[in-house]
Amino acid sequence: MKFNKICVLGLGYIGLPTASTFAANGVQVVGVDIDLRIVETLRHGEIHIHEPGLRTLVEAAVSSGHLRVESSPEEADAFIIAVPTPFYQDTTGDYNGESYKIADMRAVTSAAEAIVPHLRKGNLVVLESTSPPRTTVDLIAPIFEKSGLKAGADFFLAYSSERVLPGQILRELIDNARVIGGITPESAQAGYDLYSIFVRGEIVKTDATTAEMVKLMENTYRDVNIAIANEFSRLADHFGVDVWEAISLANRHPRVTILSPGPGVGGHCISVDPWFFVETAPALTPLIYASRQVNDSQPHYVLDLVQRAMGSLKGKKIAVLGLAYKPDVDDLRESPAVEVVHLLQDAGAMVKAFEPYKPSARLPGIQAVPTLEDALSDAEAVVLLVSFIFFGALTPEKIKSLSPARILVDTVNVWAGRDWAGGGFQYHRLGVSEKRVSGPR
Ligand code: SAJ
Repeated sequence: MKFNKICVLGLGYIGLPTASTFAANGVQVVGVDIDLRIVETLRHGEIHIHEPGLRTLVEAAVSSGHLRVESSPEEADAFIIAVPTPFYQDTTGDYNGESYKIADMRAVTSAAEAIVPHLRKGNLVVLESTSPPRTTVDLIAPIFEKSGLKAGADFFLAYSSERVLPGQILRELIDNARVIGGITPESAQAGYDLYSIFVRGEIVKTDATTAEMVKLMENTYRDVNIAIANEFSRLADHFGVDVWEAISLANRHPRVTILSPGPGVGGHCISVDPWFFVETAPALTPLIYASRQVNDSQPHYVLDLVQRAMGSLKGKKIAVLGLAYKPDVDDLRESPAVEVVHLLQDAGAMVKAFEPYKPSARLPGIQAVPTLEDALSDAEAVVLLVSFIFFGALTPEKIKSLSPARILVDTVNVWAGRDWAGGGFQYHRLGVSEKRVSGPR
């Protein structure tokens, strides 16, 4: 199938890179967003998201005339839906007294509705938004069929989610293997033809529901594995073991790869996607549910660790290092670090937080300071929450020169192996018990 013109609905973290990459490959692209500020920003050659290389790509796509930005869709050979699928903030589901989060699919359904008047025989529509299983078949196919055209017979319909890592989106979009699920084999083939325009990784065809499930399985697998690492950190603490040492020893087994514990799981993917399984099949997902609970409660475990290090937190001054959901990104969405700050404050502490990738971050109820010096200057304790390289470089001498704090709480194992005690510090690590008396360190 040949694609001269495509329409991409949703110009966020995925839609904008996708639209610009198609444009860079010579396709006429209409990028659509309902947020008029985004439309205006892009038309002025600016971008609204931070991703290495994206600005140059978008600029080139717009100035070559291959990418046009509009607020509503128009006729095209193919339509790609890349809009957000968040949770409902105020509504949860209930299964045997346990509450679970519910996906808000309104952006997907309204994007589908917006396409209906422009849908023509022979078109392809691809849903890219992460969605509960069966969304393509049960939720959006019936919307498109309001056009009078039959999905799979008159137009092609497929599901294909991205798998890119924030910070490396442009490279991974092209190089990663991609799964295309069609509601018919012909729909999968049409999707294959579309992404072949720029994907260099393998493109694998399957059915739509399998493709939806694959995306959720990938991120759920990671969530469950981080949950077990977090649970190991609690067990190690309980038994008087250093979890970081224990994990590195266990990982010498040829078939074991345990991930790293930390202050919790954040971002808009891994902490979200497992709920799409729980919501659609609560009776079948006790492990996935429990893993979400473990990871969501990890910030409370960090609070507990800080309280053990400092006693009552009432009126204590604490410097928190790192607010992003993971190292080397400026993304604070669903960040466990932000939650830790709130918990410390609820326990009476006075917190100054420093986020090196977003020093001017404004977060309700949080005092984010612009420099490391500001955070440290009057602190009694330093709590390290994100393993930025910048923080890893801090030495006992450096901290002493900037701060009266002598209590350090390291939740990411970045400062291990330094002579903190010799420098007069009390050094506490997540997953390392005070009870540990012997060993190499
Ligand atoms: N984390 C740990 N321990 C670890 C690894 C991660 O606590 O050993 C934490 C991180 O600090 C962070 C969270 O987990 O808070 C998630 O980080 P991540 O790097 O695992 O994942 P994301 O959310 O940045 O990106 C993921 C990727 N999925 C997988 O690795 C399976 C990416 O490929 C997906 O495209 C993306 O989710 C998505 O959009 O779904």
